Amino acid sequence: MRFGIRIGVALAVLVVAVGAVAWTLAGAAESSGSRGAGPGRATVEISIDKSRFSRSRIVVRPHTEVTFVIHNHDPILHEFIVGGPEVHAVHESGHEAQHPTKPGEVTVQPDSVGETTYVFHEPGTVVFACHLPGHLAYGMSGEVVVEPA
Ligand SMILES: [Cu+2]
Repeated sequence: MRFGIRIGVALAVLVVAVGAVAWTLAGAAESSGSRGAGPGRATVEISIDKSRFSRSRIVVRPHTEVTFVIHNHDPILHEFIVGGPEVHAVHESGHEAQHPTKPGEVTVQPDSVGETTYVFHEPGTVVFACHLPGHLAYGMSGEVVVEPA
């Protein structure tokens, strides 16, 4: 009988342990993308809370068209700009307050959702950021890693 109880306890511990490992793996896949999304089409959801992007690293495969859905939970304006260094240079020093239509550029109103689509072709790292005054310096940036298939 006591042996039976011990088996039961051991099984319960095992179930919890396996559950924790599964949960950890799911979290890892979500946050670091050990297997990147794509190729083809993918959707990436990003939240903004207190001027922080919920994700700082996204992994995709080459030739992936990513629709970024940006949920701005702040009472202030933010933007999501993804692209090469020249794109960020323009925005960090630039005067465009709104980015309604260009691929990879969207302004997200307070407490609103915005989306933009960008195609990643070559392996490498592509930066995303918010370039409203002071936001990049505060930490509103991250990277999309395009991993070779
Ligand atoms: Cu911002």
